[in-house]
Amino acid sequence: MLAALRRPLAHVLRLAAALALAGCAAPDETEPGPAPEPTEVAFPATFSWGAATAGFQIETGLADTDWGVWAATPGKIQNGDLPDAGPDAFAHVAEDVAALLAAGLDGYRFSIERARVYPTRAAFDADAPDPAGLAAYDGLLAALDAGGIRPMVTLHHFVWPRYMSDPALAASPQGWERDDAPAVFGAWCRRMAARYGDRVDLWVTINEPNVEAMIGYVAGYFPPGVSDPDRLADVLRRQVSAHAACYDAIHDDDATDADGDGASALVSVASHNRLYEPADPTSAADLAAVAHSRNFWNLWLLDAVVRGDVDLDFDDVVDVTADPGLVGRADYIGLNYYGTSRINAAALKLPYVGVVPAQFDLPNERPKNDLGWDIYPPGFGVVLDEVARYGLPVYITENGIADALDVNRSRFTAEHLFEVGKAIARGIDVRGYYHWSIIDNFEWASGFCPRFGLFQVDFTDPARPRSPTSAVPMLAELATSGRLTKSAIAALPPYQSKPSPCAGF
Ligand code: IFM
Repeated sequence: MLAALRRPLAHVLRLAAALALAGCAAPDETEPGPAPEPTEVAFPATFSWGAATAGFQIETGLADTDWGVWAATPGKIQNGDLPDAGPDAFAHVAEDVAALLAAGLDGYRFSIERARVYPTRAAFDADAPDPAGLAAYDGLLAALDAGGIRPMVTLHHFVWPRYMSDPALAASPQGWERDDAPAVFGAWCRRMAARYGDRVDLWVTINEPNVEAMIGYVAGYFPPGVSDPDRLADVLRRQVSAHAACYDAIHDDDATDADGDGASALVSVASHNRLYEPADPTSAADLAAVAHSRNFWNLWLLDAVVRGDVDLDFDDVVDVTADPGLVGRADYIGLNYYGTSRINAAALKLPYVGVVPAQFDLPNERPKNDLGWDIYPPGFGVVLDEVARYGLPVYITENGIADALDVNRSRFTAEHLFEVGKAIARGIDVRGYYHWSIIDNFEWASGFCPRFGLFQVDFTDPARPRSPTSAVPMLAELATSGRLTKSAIAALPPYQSKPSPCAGF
């Protein structure tokens, strides 16, 4: 059991952090009324079918990062799992590209790790990238290209080089809190765009800024391991500036169209949005708390980077409108959806955050994944309708299930994709779906317990063999036909609920 989970305050704060990883059902003025349930949905021929990963979760040799230090600290990771015992992706590039193709996919989202390219601050300052680091990503991109797979590149997925964030020095400014963070991040993005812009047109600047901030700075079980809502608020405000610096850097490079393909880069953040539901639907206090949770977690970031509207003190009132330094810094909405959160207004109140949401083993009849999260496909439709207000294309940058026994993944995936198909039929411009993940990987504080892979990895075998789950043929057929029927879903095995084996966030 994680040390953080044993402490009562940390336990309470951990529940607050559930917002970040996990969501609200207040009616919204943009929500259409209920439509009759279709018997079939269709996906456009141009739809991107993909899977997603992140560097630290699948690579080895990233000890000199905040997460490397964190993972090596006793008590921080379930079962003491170490990331280097993971799927070792760079040793299996050909297999993993073959896995993508076997699942019928033509898109792959991955992250480039700054600590692999610039292992030291001196190397970063001198812009002297590590040749082996670059070669690793060059090789991956070449293999994807040979397989006809379009890359989507994330430039920050939770992990910092240790010279930018060090859990051993958690009391001082770390990561996004550092005054040099926006400039350093902007330079990083500019260099990666200059190097890879000819091969990459789809970019994610920051993955789930709210998750990184909440769990790192309030719940405290991600590095730097702090419990301080003021620092959380500071980090959230700084992340949007850093995102804008990165967005501008990529587009500056793209404007040169060095590859001459005439295609514009599409740049955004990946926002982790949830369905927030009241503990008591008849309670006005719970409904108000749900509305705040939705603003705080689902909309705050997107309002800032799409409209330039910033609610500086998180009181649900916009303080800055159409900030020229932020407005228009998203070309699409990157949406990560995993499920629901329950909001009880009587729970502990935290500055900015408000009430404590819950996402584990919620008292309802819904099936659960191996982390105890609700499986609730209709919530996907709600969060898709919610982001329709921005009038931008949408990429589902993540959606998936922890399912070690491979009993629920096929139905989960099909039912969630049916909701995506319904959203497309309602007129929402959803352009792609990236399953989390292509292979089992290091699930942060929960180690290797949660198995999110379309392909299972045997971590006990030094060869780290991959084997397909039952969702692979189902997804391949769907990606090929571009249509999904209710009767095909009905023929899939029913959900099996079981006690959650993994310690959750
Ligand atoms: O594994 C994570 C990923 O890194 C970010 N989004 C949620 C996934 C599942 O928890």
